[in-house]
Amino acid sequence: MTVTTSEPRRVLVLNGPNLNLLGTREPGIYGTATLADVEALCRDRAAAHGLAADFLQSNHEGVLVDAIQAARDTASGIVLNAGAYTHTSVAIADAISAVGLPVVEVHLSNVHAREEFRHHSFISPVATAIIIGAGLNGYGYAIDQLAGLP
Ligand code: CA2
Repeated sequence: MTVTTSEPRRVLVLNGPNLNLLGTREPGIYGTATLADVEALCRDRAAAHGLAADFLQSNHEGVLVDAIQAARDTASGIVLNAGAYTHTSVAIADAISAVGLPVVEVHLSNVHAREEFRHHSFISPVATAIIIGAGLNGYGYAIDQLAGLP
């Protein structure tokens, strides 16, 4: 008899600067859920699809770039809320292009209903899908989307 086991496919959920403050300020824009709530939702939704989730938040651009590069060896896709780096970071966009993994870009708020400088994203042209303004649910939809990809 041969018994084989397989590791679950993994998704990386990556959050950028200041998202560690979720639930502590600006509830009118970002809601009352905390980053721990986002993590719990992501882990539950991933598990429902038979996936495992890795979860990281950083306030540092280079840490986010390193995490995207490392995901090439560990993950089948990335859920990315790059926070304000969305609007500034060529380095994060280049890392996404370099690893070639599907990336679902998520924003809690509807950035198009906010200041002009939030209307441009360096991530969107290299993202597989974009979910904007759905609040916490957006992370769940992003994992659903990744789960449906081959
Ligand atoms: O809507 C989103 O998810 C954003 O990515 C959030 C970023 C913002 O710079 C983007 O334009 C849109 C900011 C995250 C800051 O989160 C906070 C949460 C609570 C209190 C203060 C900041």
